[in-house]
Amino acid sequence: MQVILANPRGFCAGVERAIAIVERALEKFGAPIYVRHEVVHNKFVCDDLRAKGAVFIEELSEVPAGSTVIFSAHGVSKAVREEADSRGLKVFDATCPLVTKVHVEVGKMRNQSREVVMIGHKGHPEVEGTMGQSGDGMYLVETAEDVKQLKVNTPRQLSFVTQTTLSVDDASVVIAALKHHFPDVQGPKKDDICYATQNRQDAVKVLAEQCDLVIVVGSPNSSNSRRLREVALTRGVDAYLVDGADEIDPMWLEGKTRVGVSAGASAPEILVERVVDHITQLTHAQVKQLAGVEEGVSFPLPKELGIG
Ligand code: 0O3
Ligand code: SF4
Repeated sequence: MQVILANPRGFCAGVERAIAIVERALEKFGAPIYVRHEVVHNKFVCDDLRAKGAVFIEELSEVPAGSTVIFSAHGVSKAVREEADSRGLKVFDATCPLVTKVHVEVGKMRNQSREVVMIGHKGHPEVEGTMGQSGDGMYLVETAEDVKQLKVNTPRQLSFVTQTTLSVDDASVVIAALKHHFPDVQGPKKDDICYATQNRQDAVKVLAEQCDLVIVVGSPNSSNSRRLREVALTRGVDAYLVDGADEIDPMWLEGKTRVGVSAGASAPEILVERVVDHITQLTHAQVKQLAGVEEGVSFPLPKELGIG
């Protein structure tokens, strides 16, 4: 039996930065620090921050006057930003710069009176934040079928943006449908799927070719982690998403000889290590790492929380 690790896997630059913002704010201002929504969609990370004094809330009305609040990595709507302003809350913004880039793009398009179609998953906080960059002129689609049903006011003046963590392959189908139904639609060169999402999906494609089981470490509400499991499933390989080693059912390993392991962008490496240790204890498997692209991406902290 072999355990094969995908590369790259786990934390992306946006998640590293978001967690560091909460930790630095706790160090600098002391507990409690309020965080609007799970700063990243990972149970272990949020439990750890909660133990250090972070208080996760969904609505700003839950934040007492005069407190400090951090916006999660997924970003917020203009309305949420305005509410924080009007309540005089001290805000640190942990929105990933690659999500902010999409927000800026939406703003530019609306200023040019273009309507904007967003491709994303309904109800996801990133979608709520990006859709909420404009009070009107925005449409949300999830599938090519949604595109078929879509009616817009300005088909000649139409743009699209995407959620950053979509399945690259599914998104390309929806974009093709958009271009078919709205030939004048303009968008980014390809989509707004970020480097980390792209690289982790590519790595699971390579992994799935060599494995008969893939285990993805990530929480059930982590969109990018769920997409990684789907990538393996689409390639006909059994695949599971687990929050940690204790969720592994030994039955999954029966009759398998090569188990692939990856992790979503919000899942810490310590959980991957524990999963690998657990499998090797059960099976005496050998562990190997696949080669992968070096990412070398990092984003600076807000000035007030940076070093020095
Ligand atoms: O967007 P997703 O549910 O995948 O969020 P996670 O799991 O917190 O991962 C970080 C990604 C993100 C903040 C948006 O791109
Ligand atoms: Fe940013 Fe991409 Fe990470 Fe999301 S997955 S936080 S867009 S780097």
